Amino acid sequence: MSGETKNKHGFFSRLRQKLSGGTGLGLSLGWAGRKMDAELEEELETQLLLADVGIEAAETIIAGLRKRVGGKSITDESEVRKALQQSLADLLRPHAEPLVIPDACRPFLLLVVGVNGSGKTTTIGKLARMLKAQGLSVMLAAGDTFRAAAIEQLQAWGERNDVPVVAQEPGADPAAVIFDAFESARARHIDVVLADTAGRLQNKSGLMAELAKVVRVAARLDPDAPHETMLVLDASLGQNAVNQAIEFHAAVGLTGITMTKLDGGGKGGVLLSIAERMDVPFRFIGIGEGIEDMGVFDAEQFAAALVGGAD
Ligand SMILES: Nc1nc2c(ncn2[C@@H]2O[C@H](COP(=O)(O)OP(=O)(O)O)[C@@H](O)[C@H]2O)c(=O)[nH]1
Ligand SMILES: [Mg+2]
Repeated sequence: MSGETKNKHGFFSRLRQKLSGGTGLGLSLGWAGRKMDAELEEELETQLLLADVGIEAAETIIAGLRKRVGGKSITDESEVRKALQQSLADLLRPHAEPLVIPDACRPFLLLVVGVNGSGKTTTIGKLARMLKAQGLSVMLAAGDTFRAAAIEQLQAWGERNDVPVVAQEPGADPAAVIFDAFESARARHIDVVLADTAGRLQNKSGLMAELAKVVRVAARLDPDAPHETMLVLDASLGQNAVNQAIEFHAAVGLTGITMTKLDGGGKGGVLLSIAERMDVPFRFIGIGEGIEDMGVFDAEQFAAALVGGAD
């Protein structure tokens, strides 16, 4: 087994374990001996809603299941689980587009946005490690200038990963910090700039205006920058996470979403809801606070973890 394949399996088994202790969406329908009929569909829908899947995605998933096993008498529960897993994977697959950093975009500016506490700074720390392991040079930009502690937290991740951090004083203009970082990265031939931003301002329109300014200013250095505007979302927030995703997308135009805290007691159904409602790919998923607790989103693996049970 190649190193990469091995890591992929290692991450997947940890994801499975951490996603509500191996039960994923937590479906318990006592399938065996029943018929895949309207009554069973309704029970399934209720359980999907309780797992934060949302009504639209629940209906899509059930339609997929109906197509595969509708009307059948179920003797073997694993057969239905497999059909369900396929329906989930069908919904997720179009959203499984890994982050690509083309050679032509140098420096590649990756702007990380999201509300306070969602895991932005931690995700940057984990991502810096991953990118370095791929042989890319990385710089961090401390665009969350709201509190000194936020800048220090990013600097700590910089030290840990042995990558430079561009920062200014607390209260500085985030757009200016990110502009500086980008210029400096270009001068030093750095491949990727990971730019942190604040998630808390006095009001929501202030935050969105600040982010929009960062995007505008970045485009002055490179019309294609930011090359990625990635939302970091706390998966344990359930349907609130869906609303956040819709709001950020409307304000700054997301090109990717990373879900964090899939180890946080939620059931992971919120990804299905977002997949149904938005046309933005999932990049990474976080399953803990540690530097290695993040992996590339994989639709088949995630669907399997959601369904739970044995292979
Ligand atoms: N359990 C868990 N905690 C996480 C994950 N990602 C981040 N955190 C924690 O969430 C808290 C907020 O993270 P932080 O990166 O500071 O969020 P930010 O305000 O968006 O920058 C910290 O205590 C992190 O360690 C994750 O995937 N799982
Ligand atoms: Mg932060």
